[in-house]
Parts: sequence; C-alpha cells; structure tokens
Amino acid sequence: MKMNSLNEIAQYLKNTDNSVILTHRYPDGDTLGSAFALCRALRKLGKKSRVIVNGVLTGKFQYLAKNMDEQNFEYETVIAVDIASTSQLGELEEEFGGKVDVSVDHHGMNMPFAKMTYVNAKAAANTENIYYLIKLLGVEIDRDIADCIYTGLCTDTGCFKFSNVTSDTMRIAADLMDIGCDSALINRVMFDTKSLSRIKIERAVLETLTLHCDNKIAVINTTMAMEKETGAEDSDMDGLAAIPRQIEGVVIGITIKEKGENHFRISVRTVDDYDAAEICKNFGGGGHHAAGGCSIDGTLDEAKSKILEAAERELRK
Ligand SMILES: [Mn+2]
Repeated sequence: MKMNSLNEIAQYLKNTDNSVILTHRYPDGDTLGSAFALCRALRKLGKKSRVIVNGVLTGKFQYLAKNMDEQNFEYETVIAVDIASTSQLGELEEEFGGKVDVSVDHHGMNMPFAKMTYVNAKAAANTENIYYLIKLLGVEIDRDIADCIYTGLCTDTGCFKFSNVTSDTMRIAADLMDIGCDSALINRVMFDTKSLSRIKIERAVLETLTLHCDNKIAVINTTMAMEKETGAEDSDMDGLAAIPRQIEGVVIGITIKEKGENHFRISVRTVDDYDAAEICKNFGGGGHHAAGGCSIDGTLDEAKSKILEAAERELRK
C-alpha cells in the first residue's frame, strides 16, 4: 500500500484494460459522477470499462449513464472512486475488497486498501481529482463527461455553498461550462426538485413546529403515522433536521422522529457556541459541536420535555 501521484495512476491506467469501476454504498453524486466520467474517458481510449453501481442508479442520476452501451467482459483491473475504506464497499467488499488496483479519493481519513492510491483531501469533490486524471490520460472532456464531473462538484459542495469550495473548484466548473455541461438542469434536479412525498412530509412536520425560550429553540417532530400517510421513504426523511435551525433567531433546532412505540430518535442542530453533542450526551448520545443525536424512550410529550430541558440548560450556560 503506497501513495501514488495522479500521473503514476494515469500511466498505469493507460497500460491496462478491462476495468470495472466501483462506487461506494448508498452511492451519491460524487462517487457516481467520478465513476461514469472515468469510465467514459477510458472507453474513449478504446478500452473496455464498466461501472458497478453499488446499489441503485436512481432516476435523477440516470443521465450519467446515457448513451453508454453495456459491455460484458472478464475484468482485469479494479478501480475504486470516492471510497475511503473497504467497509464503504458494502456488499461489494467480499468480491472486490482485496482486489482493488487503483483508488482515487478525496477523504482525509482514507485508509489505503488498493495497490495504488491517490488521495487529495483538498479536493471539494472527488470528481476534481477525476478531472485532472482524465487530462493526464490525454482524453478530451466532452459534454457527457463534463456533466458527470459537474454532478460530483455540485453535490459534494451543496451547490457550491460549503466551505470546502476552492478557487480550483470554480475554475474546473467554469471549464465544464465552457465545454457545455448542463449545469442549470443538473442544479435543478439535484437541489430544486423534491418528491411529492417529501413536500407532504415537510407540510406535516411544519404543523408540529413549536418555539421556546424567546424563539431561540425550535422543535419539530415526525410520527410513524405521518410517514405512512405521506408515503415518505427513508430518502424523504433525510435532512428534515435542518428545518428548525433555518428559522431566523433560532440557535438550537430539535427534530424528534418517532421510530417505534414510545421510542424516539432526536437530532439537534445548533449555531454559535451552543453545543449539540453536549445536549445529546445527557441521553447517551453524542455527535459534533453543531450536530448531535440521541434516543429517548417514553411518550412524545415526555421525550420533548426531556430534550427541551437539556437544550434550555445549554442555552443558559
Ligand atoms: Mn465525495
């Protein structure tokens, strides 16, 4: 296991063929964008390559694979993209865990598992690394490849909002736009489109909103009945915890999700000096300064008053 330069990886890929490219489990826009961009580039070099999607290529990501024919072949080369450790291979770990030849990643805590590894933790998205790798392969980036690279850039940066964005990210995005990537459409699909179930669960959740302590603490909750009525799936429930803290003046946002009878999962989001992990530790949970979680058993009212009490203590400290 040694670290390699991107150039060494490019030279290696030029001299190999018949590759499979693996994405991490619960694949997101960055791992998928990395895999399809690299796969398309290798095919442009006349090589056989296919992506093994680690899960389902959901509807909104279908365009990444558009106009790509199926290629069946015995694989000789295994490439991992945006994967920090073999455990992230999920169900693919058994077959591929010990067989990865090349890994290109951007996670600072990458635990090398491939014969050749390139990690650049300064890259906001792994598709930044793939962009430079494709250039080193000498492949011209076309619109389809540009769409794939752009997808990783925008999804791993919250549409270029997060603090991980660098001037490099912007320069690459600008180049992709010059090539003709469909940035407006991709942004809309990734950031401005929600399932009907998601909108319905948001409406139900907003009905539960209560404010406390001079409107500094906001609480929302979900119930299993709500999930059933709205048809919300797990993916629709993601990120609801961001809602209470979005309210102007709120410094502690609390989301209480009913997970079973008299069993609640609680997410706390804070701003400024207020410590979410401290609040959650009272109930055997933890997390980070700005985001924490814990579980509380009892009725909804009991769970709510317990977590509110802890939040008020944090507010007054
Ligand atoms: Mn990533």
